[in-house]
Order: sequence, then structure tokens, then C-alpha cells
Amino acid sequence: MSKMPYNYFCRQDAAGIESVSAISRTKFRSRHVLPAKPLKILGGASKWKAVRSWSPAYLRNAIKDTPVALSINSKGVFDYNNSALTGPVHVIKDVRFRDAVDEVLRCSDVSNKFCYIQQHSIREQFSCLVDELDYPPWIIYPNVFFETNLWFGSKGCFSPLHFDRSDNFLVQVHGRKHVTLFAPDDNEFLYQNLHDNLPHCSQINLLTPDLDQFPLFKQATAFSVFLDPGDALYIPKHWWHAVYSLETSISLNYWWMRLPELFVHLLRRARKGSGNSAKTKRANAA
Ligand SMILES: O=C(O)CCC(=O)C(=O)O
Repeated sequence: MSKMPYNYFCRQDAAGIESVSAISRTKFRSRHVLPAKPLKILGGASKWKAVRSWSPAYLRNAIKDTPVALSINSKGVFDYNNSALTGPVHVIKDVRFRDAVDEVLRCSDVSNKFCYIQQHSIREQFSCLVDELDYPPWIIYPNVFFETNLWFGSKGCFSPLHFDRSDNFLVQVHGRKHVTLFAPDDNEFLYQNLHDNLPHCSQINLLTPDLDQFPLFKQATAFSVFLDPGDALYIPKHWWHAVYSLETSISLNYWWMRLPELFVHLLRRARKGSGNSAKTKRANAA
């Protein structure tokens, strides 16, 4: 049974974002990082090892029995805080990766179950893949990627609208995704979830926005971008984004720091006297 396609009716007015096939670090910094403007780098990662070789079968074989958390939801809506907009997200811990892959693939073919291996740190959880990583060349300080995560999910998985407090590259490795973006200027139209003290999450389910409950949403300006394998998307910090898997999908995301942030980060780390604060999870990044 095939799944319902992503329902774009909610924002048919969405504009595209700027797309280039290559960009120098200097231009990327002046035209995108400093003014905080998203950018799609078309095929920017197409030569990377992950894009050339990672498939569900490849990763199944490489990661084998390493335990992962498999998130399951009946509507495909995966929020990060155990308060799914559409029914609960069940997280099954310690699933062997190869079993999780089988489940993700099975779920791509049914309409009432969606499985997502969300935001698993490559360095912490899949160290066997560290040497296969490439790093985005568009920033000057390539060693400041403090978190690289794997996202592997079935067709129809949806990461609801939220923003992060770090700059990000979302790199598509396998399958296609669609991303909807809103600028930070639209905060007042996006109904931050202040009740649950989750200001980085919107209360709006973009797949079926309730305009009676959230009337100002109409005033927000949506941007829309499709990602094919090899494409990289720069999502500036504080930009809202929601991500939909159009097919079984594998992505990498790279959170990184600008130089002044890096100084503060290193200072804090030195003060704490500990190693890298490796437990940076969604809520902390946001
Ligand atoms: O790909 C996804 O499902 C979510 C990715 C995301 O939110 C991110 O990279 O910040």
C-alpha cells in the first residue's frame, strides 16, 4: 500500500530558496551566514563517501548489531519531546540496527506505521562510520562541527516545525526529503510551544494546520526546498524548519559553530574541566 503524498495544500504559496551548485567560503559567509539566509547547495555533497555508498543495505551490514532507539508513530509525526502532535511517539530502545533497518523498510510500504532512527550521533553511536564522514567545505573552520547525526527513516516520516540554536547543514544521502522553512522574523505567527517550555517547537502541525486555532499562521512566509541525494541545505540558526521524507531516507546533519561561539564554547569547556559536552541533543541544540 502506498502512503499519502505530503499534502502541500497547507503552504502552496511557499517560495523557493536560493540554490547554487558551488560557492566559495567567502561568498557563503558574506551572502548566507552573516545575513542568515538559507542556501541549497545542489549536489554539493555528491562526491562524499556517504552519498556514494551508504544505502540501507550498506549501513545494515556496517552497523550490524549496534543498539539504536527506534521511534514509531502511526501518523509519521515525530516530535522531540514525547508530546507528538499526532498521537504518541513510541521509542523502543536497544533495537539492533539491522532489525531497525528491516522495520524502517517494512514501514515504508504500509500506511499506518512509520519508523525513524532519529538524530543518532555518528561519533558516539556509530564510531565505525566516523572515518567515512566528509565535512562541509563551505565554512572556514571545518573542525568545529560539534555534532554529526544520522537520520534514517521510512517514507512519510515527518519532523515537525522547530528551530535550532546552532547553524546546520542537512545533507541528503539516500532518498528524497522536502523541507519547509520560516524565518525567525515570523516567530509571532508560528505559535512557539511556551506552555511546555519548548520555545524552539511550534504547536502547529504543518501537515494539517489548524487555522482556527492558529489563525496568524496565514501571515507566515513559507519557503520550500526539495533535497535529492548529494544536496546540502544550509539552515541558519533560529530558522524554523520541518522535514518530510518523500521516500525511505538517510540524511546527515552537521551542527556547527561560528568563531565567536566557538570561543565561548571552548572557554566553558575549559572551565568545566571536562571533555567535549558530547551529549548535545536536540533540546540542547535548540
Ligand atoms: O531530517 C529530519 O527529519 C530533521 C532534521 C533536522 O531537524 C535538523 O537537521 O535540524
